[in-house]
Amino acid sequence: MKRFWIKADDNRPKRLFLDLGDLGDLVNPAGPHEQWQDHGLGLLRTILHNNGLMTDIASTRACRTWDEVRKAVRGYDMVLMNVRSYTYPVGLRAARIFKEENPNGIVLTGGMHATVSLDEMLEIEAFDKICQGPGENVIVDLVRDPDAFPRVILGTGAKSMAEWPVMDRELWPKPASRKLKKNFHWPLEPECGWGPPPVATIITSRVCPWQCVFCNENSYIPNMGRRPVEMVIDELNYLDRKYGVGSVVIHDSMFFQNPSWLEEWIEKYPRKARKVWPYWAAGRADTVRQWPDLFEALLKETNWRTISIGFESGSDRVLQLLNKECTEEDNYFAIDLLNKIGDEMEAEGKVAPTFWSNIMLGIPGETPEDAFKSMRMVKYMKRVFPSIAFYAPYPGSALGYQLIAEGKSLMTKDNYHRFPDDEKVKGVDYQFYRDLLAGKYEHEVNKGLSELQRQRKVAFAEALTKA
Ligand code: B12
Ligand code: SF4
Repeated sequence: MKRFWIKADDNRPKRLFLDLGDLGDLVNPAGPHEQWQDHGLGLLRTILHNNGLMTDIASTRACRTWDEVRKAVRGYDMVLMNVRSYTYPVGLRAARIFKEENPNGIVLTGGMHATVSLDEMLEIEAFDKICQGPGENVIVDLVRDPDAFPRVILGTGAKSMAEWPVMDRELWPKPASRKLKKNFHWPLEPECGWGPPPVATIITSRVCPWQCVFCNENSYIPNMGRRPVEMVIDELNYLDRKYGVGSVVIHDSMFFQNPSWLEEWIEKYPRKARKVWPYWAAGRADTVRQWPDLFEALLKETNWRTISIGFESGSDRVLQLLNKECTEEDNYFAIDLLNKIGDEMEAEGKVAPTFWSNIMLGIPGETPEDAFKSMRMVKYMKRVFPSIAFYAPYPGSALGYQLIAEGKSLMTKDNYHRFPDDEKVKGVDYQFYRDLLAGKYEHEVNKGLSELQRQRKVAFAEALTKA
């Protein structure tokens, strides 16, 4: 059936891009990370608008109830959604509501979940079109004439992120309460403790080449050239002129890769950026050990202030189970190096860089001694924001697929988006982990630590993050 696109009162079809996330996260969020904006949505809307295909924006995060979502989607011919596994339940419900409200309307979906869990989405009638993979080169044709496409579309991406237009951040949803608006700095983003506001989030690379079994995103995100250093700096300068930038969050899965790109960053960022804004970005312990001088130069010359490292575990047994390709020794090398550089910088009156240390607990096969070693490793760090999560078997990852196939995953389509202390895998003793985080095993954790390290109070339970 050919759809009827022309509206009586206006010549254009009414299109809505629906931003997905938990209800209320842009009204009264539970924490800072719920407020990050979606670069996929921002990029695709920018491309559409640059091509004259206008869309309105609504967000489930800006609604408090499903009734409000119902009102927000009412009267549209088309809705577009970026569906990730953790937003799948919300996307599913929103799509059904959209269909109830607009029986002739069309639902266009894409995003990570479409790529990694196609079967699940195919079962849902409300999803009219499902685009797998990158959408930047297909979105315009798809929105212009969806009927020309089959239900499942294989998206095509740019060869390099240099081809992406500068995203128009004013196309992002706005904070939806007076209280939140005050400190949000829209269309930049709010402070979350890593650097002064307003915060500019950017993405310079899309794929991490490693293959950790709980993640391995290079198995489902096609390779793509990194955004050139100059373009990144130009965009930050533009944002600073327009809105004023306080600090930067580089949302790359793996910032500390491609030494030649990083060398150019060291050379140009301090010279060409309007200000050497402090930033948050991610690395790996083994490459810190491989390129210590590069790491040190980034910290000292480019103001890499918060270093997110996926340590994941302090035990070689578990690191091997995860195919992390990092060892306990690599982890301790990176920690000693940052401890030393931090001391030096503080002695010079500068702000010392800090770890954002990602740790996973409850990995199938992990023993209590392995978990004590992870906690011990965190206490060994002098300056750290611990970010601890119970392992979550997401589809897309090798271990996730395996546990789902074995019927051991407790994450279902109704609860993909789990809360920090939820139970995610059958057979894992979560009570043990709750006790561990509550400090019940402090004696075991402290074994081998110096008196100073033992005294370090790490609020482990508060460090538990959504995963
Ligand atoms: C930045 C980021 C975050 C940020 C911000 C998230 C946000 N609000 O956008 C933060 C730090 C908050 C975050 C948190 C989490 N994240 Co995250 N995150 C990312 C990251 C690194 C980049 C996302 C991004 O912007 N990509 C760039 C844009 C352009 O790509 P995109 O959004 O996918 O959109 C493209 C396509 O999907 C497609 N597309 C999208 N929508 C549509 C719609 C239509 C109609 C069409 C045609 C096409 C299309 O076209 C776009 C352009 O190519 C990705 C990894 C990655 N490299 O993508 C992980 C990733 C999305 N996160 C993931 C996960 C698991 C999480 C967490 C659960 C914990 C964790 N392990 O990190 C939490 C949960 C957050 C929550 N619920 O509160 C997984 C999702 C796995 C899955 N199966 O869905 C990823 C893939 C990382 C991974 N390898 O595990 N994350
Ligand atoms: S966990 Fe980190 S290092 Fe491993 S594949 Fe994912 S992004 Fe890369």
